[in-house]
Amino acid sequence: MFSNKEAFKRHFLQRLEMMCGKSFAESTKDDQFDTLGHMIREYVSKDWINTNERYRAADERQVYYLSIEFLLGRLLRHNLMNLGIEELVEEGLHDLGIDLKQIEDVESDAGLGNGGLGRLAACFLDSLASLNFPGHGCGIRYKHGLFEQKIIEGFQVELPELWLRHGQVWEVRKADLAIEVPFWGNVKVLEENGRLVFQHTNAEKISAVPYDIPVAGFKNQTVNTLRLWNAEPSPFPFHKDILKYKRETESVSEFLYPDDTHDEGKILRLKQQYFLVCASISSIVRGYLKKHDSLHDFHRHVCIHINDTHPVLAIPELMRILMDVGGLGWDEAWDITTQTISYTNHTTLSEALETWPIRIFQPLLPRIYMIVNEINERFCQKLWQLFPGDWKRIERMAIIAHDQVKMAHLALVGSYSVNGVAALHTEILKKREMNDFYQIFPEKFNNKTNGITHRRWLLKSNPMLADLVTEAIGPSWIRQPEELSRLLEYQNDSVFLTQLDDIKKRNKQKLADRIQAQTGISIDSSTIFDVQVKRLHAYKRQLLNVLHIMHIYNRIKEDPQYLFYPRTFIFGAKASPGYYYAKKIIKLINTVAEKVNNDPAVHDRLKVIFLENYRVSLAEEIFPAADVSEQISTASKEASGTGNMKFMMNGALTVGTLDGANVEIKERVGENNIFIFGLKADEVLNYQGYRSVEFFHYDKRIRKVVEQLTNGFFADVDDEFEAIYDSLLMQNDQYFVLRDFDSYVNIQKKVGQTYVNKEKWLKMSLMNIAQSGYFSSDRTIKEYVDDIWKIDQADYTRLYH
Ligand code: 26V
Repeated sequence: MFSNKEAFKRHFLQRLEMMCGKSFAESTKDDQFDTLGHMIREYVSKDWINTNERYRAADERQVYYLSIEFLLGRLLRHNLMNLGIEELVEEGLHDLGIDLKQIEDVESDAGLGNGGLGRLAACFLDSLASLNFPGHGCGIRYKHGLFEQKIIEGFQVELPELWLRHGQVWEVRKADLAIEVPFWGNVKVLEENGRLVFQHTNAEKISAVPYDIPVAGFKNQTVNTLRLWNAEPSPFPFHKDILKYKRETESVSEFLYPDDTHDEGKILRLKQQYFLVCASISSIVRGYLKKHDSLHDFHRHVCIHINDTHPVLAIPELMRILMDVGGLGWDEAWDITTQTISYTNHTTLSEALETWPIRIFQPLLPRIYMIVNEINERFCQKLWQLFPGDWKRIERMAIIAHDQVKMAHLALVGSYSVNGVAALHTEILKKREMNDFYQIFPEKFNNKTNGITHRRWLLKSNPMLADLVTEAIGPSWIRQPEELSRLLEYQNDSVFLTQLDDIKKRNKQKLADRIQAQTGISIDSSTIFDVQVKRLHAYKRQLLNVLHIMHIYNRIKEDPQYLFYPRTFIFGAKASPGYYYAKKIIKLINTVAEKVNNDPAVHDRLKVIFLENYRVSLAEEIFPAADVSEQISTASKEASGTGNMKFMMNGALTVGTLDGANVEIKERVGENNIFIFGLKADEVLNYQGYRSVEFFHYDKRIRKVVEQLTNGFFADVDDEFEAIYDSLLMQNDQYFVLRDFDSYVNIQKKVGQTYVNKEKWLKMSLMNIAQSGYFSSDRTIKEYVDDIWKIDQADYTRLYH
């Protein structure tokens, strides 16, 4: 049906009538999207089946990437592109009078993630399949992804997200492969033939039903699987109140949790974690036992990677299956488990590290708790042998201590590989946060600097730039992204630089049109587009950006002749619903925007835009249109960042601290092609005697903007921004906003001065694009494969060289 344009058109019209029971003339955009989606899903089936058969026949080592989040975004154009049928379909639809772009807009984002961690998982799936590796995702099919954000009178309002409203065209439900997941109940210990046998009785069982989504590699006929589990009532429920049981069961996969400060009461969150782990591991083991008659060699054929600690119960769950189902003894089960599981850490912020109170953990997961307890006992004994008498250390390192289960400690003890997500982050883990563990398991620690799929973030989302690159250096960069460095040959080519400039202008105009349509605010595409898009967190310091805008506003007001290159500051950010402070920052951005955008005194020189409901599909429009990328976290706090890489790949210049992957971006582009400012990580970590009030008193620019938070300057409720004011002065500015203010103002001045020299700016921009190949997730995935998973590369080398 996709062999040529005419065949496609014929099939499309036939399918549309059959599926929708309408003539083409009567059909809506939704009907057309559904029809096309189903056709593509069916088209991919053959390669999907073949890929699975190939993996089964070769008995290749498989990787399973367990993640509580997969932030996929939309899949229509991505699939068309990877299947190599984009042009044919676009032209075929065009002949029928349909614009593919409009059909694309029908699709809801699959927003099953909060931010970087979930998007990384999605980029990894694309790279695994595109490099022809046998790697699959396991996640949860949340009924509601991350909330939809509306801004009403400057405040964030959350609405439930409804990505499944129109059904999902990409998924295949496989009810016959459902797994029963047990919760609550008791564990009976019996003795059978001289062995202890554990029986989980009176459990409440929830049925996990897999929905499989095909993950097509880039034009290589490999189709891997993303398996998302849906919670449903067990087919044979034994329950007094059946309706209550149904409701409680379905609630397990109803909502994605926002990355909020940890709330002890979130029993449902722990339920989700075990639900994911139990269903995934049972299905992996079931598949394995089809080809093998025992579990002794399991670790030679299976790698299970846990994306942060959310799926860390994979460790005790695998132990349980190996022992209670497979009949293995503890020592052998432990050897196999610790050679199967690998773990990535994504944050050093202590408030984000997961712990669970025993009083919640033990009753919900009685058998798993017993195993975790045993792992802890044995680990503490080992520590006692290594550090006799060092109680303090043992207390610090124990997996269970002070009535809490520490998930990161379980991950560190039960996996063979622990990696950070950027060089600096891994060093901080080794030297500080996880130093106790590094001392006893140095061989486990390694770095894997994050990456992004250049196929979505350049080839798909910025087609004009992608075409220019291909015209210049040929298409090899699509499979070998490091080839982008050949663009450096064009550094002194004024025709090329002009083309680059022209593309940026056109992308900026497209974004300006969208902003106009959405907000009614008209912005000038010849101004500098200065963008900060990411989750709202205090450590990411959106506040520093706003205080700078307030300062610029004050400067222009004081001195209308003040030399300032016109700028449009663009924000996009969701705050966790329960994160009071973050929501206040959103209100502040909108309040400043309202004032600035309506003041004729700064007209045409300063605009502030808050784009509501930041998500993958919106991000794809923003990155190509950005001139400046704001990566201004307090040094040492941002594990890596991946937005920074997306901006760079689209030719934006970074204003950033030496934090996360910014450090490596700087190493690659050179210090003259990036705007670095602020305290460095070791300065932050070793800072002695910071007193934010001193900066408030001695710097009148700071005093002015901070006072404006509460002195009625914004003509809002007087105490609206009190919490922000207090965080800066009363709570001694935990994230060094005032400390870095001067340095930030100076670097921003330099940005404006540099932009005036268009040719210089374009050369810097080109350098960023040219050096971005390293930050492709293809490179990251090859490193995971070579150093951690050690999966067979034979196939992909044959295809790619
Ligand atoms: C969660 C929380 C919850 C409580 C409030 C503070 C806080 C701060 C951060 C988080 C997120 C933790 C996990 C996470 O999403 N990490 C992100 O992972 C990305 C992919 O590796 C990485 O690029 C980001 O730097 C990192 O923040």
